[in-house]
Amino acid sequence: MPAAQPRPQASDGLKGTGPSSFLEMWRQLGSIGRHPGSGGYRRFAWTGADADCRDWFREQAEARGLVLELDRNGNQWAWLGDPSAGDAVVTGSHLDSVPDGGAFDGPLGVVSSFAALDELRGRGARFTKPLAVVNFGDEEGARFGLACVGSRLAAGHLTVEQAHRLTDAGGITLPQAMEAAGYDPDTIGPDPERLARIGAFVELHVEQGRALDLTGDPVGVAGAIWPHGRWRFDFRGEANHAGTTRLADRRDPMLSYAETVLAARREAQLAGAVATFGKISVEPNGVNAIPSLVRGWLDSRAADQAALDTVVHGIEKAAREYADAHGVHLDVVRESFTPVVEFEHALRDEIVRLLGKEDSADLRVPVLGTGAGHDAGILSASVPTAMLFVRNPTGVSHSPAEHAAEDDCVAGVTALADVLEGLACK
Ligand code: HGY
Ligand code: MN
Ligand code: MN
Repeated sequence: MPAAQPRPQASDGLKGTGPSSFLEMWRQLGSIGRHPGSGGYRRFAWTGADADCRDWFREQAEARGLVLELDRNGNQWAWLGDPSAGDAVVTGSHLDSVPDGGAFDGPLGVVSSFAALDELRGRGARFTKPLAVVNFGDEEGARFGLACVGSRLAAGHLTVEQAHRLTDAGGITLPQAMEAAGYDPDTIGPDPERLARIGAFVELHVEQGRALDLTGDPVGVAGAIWPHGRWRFDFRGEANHAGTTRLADRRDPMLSYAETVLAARREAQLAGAVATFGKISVEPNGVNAIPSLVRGWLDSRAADQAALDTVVHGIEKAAREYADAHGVHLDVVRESFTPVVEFEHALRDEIVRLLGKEDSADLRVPVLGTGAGHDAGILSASVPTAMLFVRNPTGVSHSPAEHAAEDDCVAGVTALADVLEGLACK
């Protein structure tokens, strides 16, 4: 059994009027792309595990009589009602993961969306607007380095040329990977007509932090997403023999890299921000060889753009000084960037009102900021978007230890059902 399984906790909504309850969906999905050694998930874009997740999504849609649509960018949409009627209420999230990611980041939103639809059907809700559950492709950017590729393409924040240039560690381009997975890469591009049909997109997501654990609430509403980005630092030195090259004769890029990692922590601390070098590649990567090239990827995030700029500029400045001191050449490339997102207040406040109704669970609903990026953030410039967060008692995410208690998953499904009912059913 995958780690962090919510155990059965009866609730009308989860008994499931649909073909499979929350727990059954969770179990089915939980076996896909999970590494037996680490217990983490390795569901990368356009791989076999991604295909299996897509098959699972299709089965859930078909089993509920929803019309499955694959858009020009490979995102999956499961429709109830006629999307051309417009003003659709859309929910869902992503199914891909970071390397050795947890079970909840992404899948909790998709499973909860199908379960919330089942709950609304169980309530006899009458839909007056089209409703869709969406699975956005390649949200984590684990394979090609850019976050939220599916939603960025749809929103026109990523050009076709830029997308076609995305390349994985093995030199496979995004078009080649899509083609190998049976998708036509020549169809990708902005999808304004599709987004124009959406009146509201509400994404439920496990919280990636401990705010709800500290407030004691099972569910919260997103207020804003910090600006954040990814920068690649290429330190080029001189390959040489680890055993015979005098220290004074070395141009060792690993030293510059190591000093830059420490500088990143210092700069982030000073600015009240975060900075992480979590990924590195070394050439030739031999124990007895001084590297010729050390590539480090920086992820940095801050509450506002000025602070983020200060941190990244400070890190780059320090890195250049270290590189110069060691006779190392440095290139810095920004690979991914998402500006600050302030979720639309009208939709946010409507959701807070809907969740505060006296006849629903007496949820006090805190409004939270987050440093985590989401498809809802990418779409927020094109579509009224909102997010619900489900409590994560440890706050741990992007790790096999990621967890949410089943009571909180139930509260999340009920809250999402309340919101969807308030937005799509009159
Ligand atoms: O990196 C993020 O914030 C998200 O998990 N893609
Ligand atoms: Mn994530
Ligand atoms: Mn996510």
